[in-house]
Amino acid sequence: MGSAGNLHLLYTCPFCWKVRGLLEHLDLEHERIQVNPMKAKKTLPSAPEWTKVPVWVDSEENIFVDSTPIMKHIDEVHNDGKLWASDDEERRDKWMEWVDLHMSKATIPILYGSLFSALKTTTRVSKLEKFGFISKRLYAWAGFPIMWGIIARSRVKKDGRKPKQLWHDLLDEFTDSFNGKQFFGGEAPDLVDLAAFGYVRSISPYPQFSQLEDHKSGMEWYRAIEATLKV
Ligand SMILES: N[C@@H](CCC(=O)N[C@@H](CS)C(=O)NCC(=O)O)C(=O)O
Repeated sequence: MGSAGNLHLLYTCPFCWKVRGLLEHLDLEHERIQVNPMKAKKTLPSAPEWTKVPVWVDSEENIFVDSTPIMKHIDEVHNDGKLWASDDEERRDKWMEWVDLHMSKATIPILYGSLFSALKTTTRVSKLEKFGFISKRLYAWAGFPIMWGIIARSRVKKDGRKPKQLWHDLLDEFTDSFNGKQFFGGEAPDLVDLAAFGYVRSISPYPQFSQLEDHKSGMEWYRAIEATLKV
């Protein structure tokens, strides 16, 4: 079997981790194209209409954007839509929306919510992303006060909870929705599980991940999905 397509991504982007997890779960051969964060707006195949990552380009050069629609498309074309199929579509749609709304907003507070964690994160991001020589250094040192001072602080303040508490509450709420099963999807993960897994996994390259590892049922679920991936 040939390559299913190309995934244009930023290594540290949580939305990209969602699609990566699905590709690995389905064991689909694909290319990963890591874009330069400073040049993404110009170099993405979807530009100038869509300048965000991830962007998926299939083997026939068709372009797909936006992580959840990309996941649904890949599942439909390569997996007969089995991960999105559900006998309770209302529950599925409600929770997919919940995951995209709440988990997406919780990654910045935990990674950049204190000055020290912001410094650790930007240093790590500058190593993981494909920056140019100058922008790598600039981002590592100028990025953290911006991420912490402007973006993360207002989000943490608005929510009122410590970032770790926020994640523990989200994982409680999400795993409670399983109705005693191992996954949201029941006996096996579905697309909602894989979307949530992507957000959680996007924190895994950072030391702050240990704050999530304290969450027992959340980690049991996370490790069980991880075990399904063909990396
Ligand atoms: N709804 C989009 C959000 C994607 C997104 O915001 N990606 C960020 C990187 S984590 C980005 O490319 N931002 C650049 C921009 O907003 O111009 C998705 O789920 O794919």
